[in-house]
Amino acid sequence: MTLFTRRGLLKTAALAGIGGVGIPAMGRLGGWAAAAPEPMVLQTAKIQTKLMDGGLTRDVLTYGNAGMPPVLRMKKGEPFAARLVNAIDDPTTIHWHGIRVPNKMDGVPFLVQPYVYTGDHFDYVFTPPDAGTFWYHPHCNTLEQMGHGLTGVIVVENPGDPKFDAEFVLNLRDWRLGDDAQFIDQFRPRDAARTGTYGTVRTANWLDQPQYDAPAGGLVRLRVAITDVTRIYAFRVDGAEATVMALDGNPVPERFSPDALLLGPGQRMELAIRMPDDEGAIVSLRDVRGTKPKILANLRATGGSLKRDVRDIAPLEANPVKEVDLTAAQHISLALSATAENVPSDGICGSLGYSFWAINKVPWPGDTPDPTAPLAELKLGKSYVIDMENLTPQSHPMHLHGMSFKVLSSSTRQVQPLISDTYLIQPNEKVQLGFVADNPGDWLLHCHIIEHQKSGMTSYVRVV
Ligand SMILES: [Cu+2]
Repeated sequence: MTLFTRRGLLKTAALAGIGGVGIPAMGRLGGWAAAAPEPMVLQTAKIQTKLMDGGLTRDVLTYGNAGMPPVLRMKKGEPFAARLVNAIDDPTTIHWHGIRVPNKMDGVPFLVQPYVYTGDHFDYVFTPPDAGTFWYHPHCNTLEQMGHGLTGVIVVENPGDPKFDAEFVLNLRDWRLGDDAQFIDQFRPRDAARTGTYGTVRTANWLDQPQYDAPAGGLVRLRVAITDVTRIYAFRVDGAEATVMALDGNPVPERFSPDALLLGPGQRMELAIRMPDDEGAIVSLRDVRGTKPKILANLRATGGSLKRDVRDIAPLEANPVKEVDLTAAQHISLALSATAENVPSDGICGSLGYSFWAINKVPWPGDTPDPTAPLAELKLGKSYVIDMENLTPQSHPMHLHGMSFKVLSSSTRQVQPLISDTYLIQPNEKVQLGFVADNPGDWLLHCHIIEHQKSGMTSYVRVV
């Protein structure tokens, strides 16, 4: 696996003639200017690469100049800076999924920032307040750009994290390729109106079933991000004891076994895995959903057993997310439905030309120059509860930008009080999501099945 190092990315920038990548000062904190970190350069590129047997795939998109987008490592509470340099023939932006960034850094064209045109650049600077597993992707022509490769994983480290013997990061996604290994149509309208159009080639870290070595009897932290545009996974681990430590960038209140755990596009999980004692033993992460279950990745035990105990892993530190005040919270009703109204106008940000879905009866493809009115205007610092109801026969991973919510209750299942940014709502489910509107700006709320998003299941809230 070729991973881009930071050094490699900076070298790429130098080769492209982007010298002197200084960025504006970060502003003043308590009277002194915070040191502006040197920006990492994330340059979009169109490459050829091997994704399946049968040849190289053309027109793959990435950041860097080879292989999958780099895993970005940030530190909780420390400034991060990245310069997006657009070297592809399509406007783009970067959204930092799940990271509570200032509104201007959120990467949604028109709503919060201009397009970054070919040959142009944009400087993103923010301080991640939360530790965990997150990811990044464009918010422009998303089906095409994400479908062709522009999805990368972010790890925000916390110095207080428990110690593991090994850590692995898995970027899970599909590709829509034909037998000749070349891209086929990114979507079919009849599928977009149902579950979304599935890929034909399934990968972890752009590989078919990669295998990584981990110390026998050791403790592994496995960070998994679903960056696919469509696929919902049901996870199972075979061959070892495994527990879910964190979901969607936040520690779970109580750890549990990932036994057929359902997660959708945009969601992440962190597993603690205790490797078997025997050298050569294999641990498999599987997707057991649907008619074509698959081993996604394997871990192979190596060396003599470290004889660790999974109970040795201290709890992860909670992120500083404000507690919703349920006695004072105002309620916001959201109904997710199918629609056949309003064929969206063609935009350069990737309109699919169809309108299949709506939130509160308004279909809006998002990322267009004609924003609809916000779903609600929220008062800065106040508590809110979203009462969301799914009136469709499909599941929808609903993602809120800029703020984290707490899962309060569901009409169909017992839920842990998880802190999250993406909730996979099931057919006929009603769920209550509570949060404090503590981040000013316009924040998208949309389905992360990109065909649903782009054919109407998008809206936003305004915090003032
Ligand atoms: Cu959806």
